[in-house]
Amino acid sequence: MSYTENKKVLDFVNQSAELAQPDNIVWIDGSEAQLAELRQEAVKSGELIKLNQELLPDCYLHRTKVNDVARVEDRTFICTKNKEDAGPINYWMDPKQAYELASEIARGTMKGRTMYVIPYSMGVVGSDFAKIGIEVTDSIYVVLNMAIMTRVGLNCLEALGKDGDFIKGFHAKCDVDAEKRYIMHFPEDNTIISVNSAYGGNVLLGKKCFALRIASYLGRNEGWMAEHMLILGVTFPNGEKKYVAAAFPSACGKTNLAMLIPPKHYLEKGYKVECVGDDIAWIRVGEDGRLWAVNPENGFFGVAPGTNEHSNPNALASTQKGTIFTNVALNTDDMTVWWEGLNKNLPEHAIDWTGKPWNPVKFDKKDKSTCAAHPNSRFTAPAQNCPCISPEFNSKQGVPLSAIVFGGRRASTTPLVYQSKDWNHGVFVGSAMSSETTAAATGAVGVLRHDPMAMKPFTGYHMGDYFQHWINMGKKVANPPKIFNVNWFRQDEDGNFIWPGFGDNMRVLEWILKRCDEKVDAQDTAIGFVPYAKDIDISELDYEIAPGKKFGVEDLEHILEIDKDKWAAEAVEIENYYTNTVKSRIPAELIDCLEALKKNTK
Ligand code: OXD
Ligand code: MN
Repeated sequence: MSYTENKKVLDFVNQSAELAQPDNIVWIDGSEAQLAELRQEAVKSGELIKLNQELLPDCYLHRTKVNDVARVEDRTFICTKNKEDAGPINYWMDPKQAYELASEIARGTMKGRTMYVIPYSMGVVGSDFAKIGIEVTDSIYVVLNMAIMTRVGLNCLEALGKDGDFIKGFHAKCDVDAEKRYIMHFPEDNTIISVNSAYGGNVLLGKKCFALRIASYLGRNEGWMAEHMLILGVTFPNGEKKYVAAAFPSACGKTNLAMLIPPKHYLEKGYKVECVGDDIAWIRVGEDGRLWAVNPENGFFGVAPGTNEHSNPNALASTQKGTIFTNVALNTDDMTVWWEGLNKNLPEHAIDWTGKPWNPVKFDKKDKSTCAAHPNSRFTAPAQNCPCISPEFNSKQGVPLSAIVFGGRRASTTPLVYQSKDWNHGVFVGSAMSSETTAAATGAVGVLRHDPMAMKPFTGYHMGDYFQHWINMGKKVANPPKIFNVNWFRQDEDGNFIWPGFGDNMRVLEWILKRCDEKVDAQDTAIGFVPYAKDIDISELDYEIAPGKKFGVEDLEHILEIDKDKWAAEAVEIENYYTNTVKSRIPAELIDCLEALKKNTK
């Protein structure tokens, strides 16, 4: 049975089937009945484990293969006709060679299996902001995750009509062979191919592949932006609302910031924070001369370890129904889930993320090999579960941005917060971002690397052109958001975090929003506008940096200091990055900012 007359859709599905040769083709209609059947089938085959339905209704656990637990940046390719268009940071493959290689790997790979056709929308179906994708896959896990993370259903085919265009996504699990794993993007053909993986970031093709890599390319051509950003709204005691978008690299706290609960005295005054999105923002120029952002996703694919009642109660609450957990531990006493940092009640009887019995006695939190959950274990939770989801979550036009915030994990050098001098300088600050690596991608953890705008792994074209696009966007808006940089991760000499983070980041957000309204002064420094310590509210802050070492105003002063020598070295580092890594197409406006930083730090 065919659900559409759109020939391009039918051709794509037929060609995919001819190649992969599935026994059956099933169109996903988005109905609860069909999804329920698929869940049942997955439980029967062992692909999903049904959790305690009283404590965690409609929740399931999935384990990936041990070789398939994170995004694989070195196997992720941008396949443009000209190598130069993918730029020097992306891995590139010639499109013809890539299609041939993918066909060779995928040929006949769905024999004896079912191919599911998922029509989905990134953004509210039918809105001006939304874009439609069709993903074919042989994985029920992918279908069920896509049904949480995106808006799936036949209404997406209706929105496409007879000849609408869409993003093609082909996914085949194959043998989950790490040596033959490829995540390929063809931005010139609106196509994505993913083979030999079943890990979310590599296979939920609406997310990183479409909503960032392909969309960033489309955005450059069409005059909008696809960014690795959370979006949050702050309501002030007088009822006024302001929106902030913030870019941090993977596993650096976007979900936590997006859902933060302000300290008690802010709540008592009437402040409220609401979450519009935790990972991706599509940003356009509004008719009113401001930038407007939507979250194209429909759920959260969050990092489980470290999520708890204190760090992010809203995220935890979001996972209590209709959630798929991946690579967390199973508590076999009550069929619930557990991960490091959830609570101090180590389960007595548990199965670890690899499927083996876990020994709580041997657990040493510093030794990852003794962990029950993988450090990049995840929850896929419906956004509507989130207690602080914004009423604007489903808004068709999105929300107007007052501020854009960049940030990374930096043990030293970068202060708690500073503001750029203007839009172009803000673009420079974003382009110069670096952060310590995390478990969200394969490779070493804790290594400082450049990650411009948190988009290093997600920009579908040349990084220099991407910087230029940012500069150009600034020229299109009469009232651009103000741009800031934050660093929640400053450490003392013993490696303890100096700033409390989490809900207390509200104190920094307040300063940021006051700056947007020019309600507070700042120090004009070599790197930008830095707060006076007196202007960051640290009242009722009860935080111990280490046992017996209480956070005080001198610690705040310390993490607001600008060390000129360190910044002189940072300027050299940025210059090296521009010259040796991005290499070409760096906008003149950014070179000017770099020269100014060098001069200011002499
Ligand atoms: C993510 C990531 O999953 O950035 O959001 O890796
Ligand atoms: Mn992300």
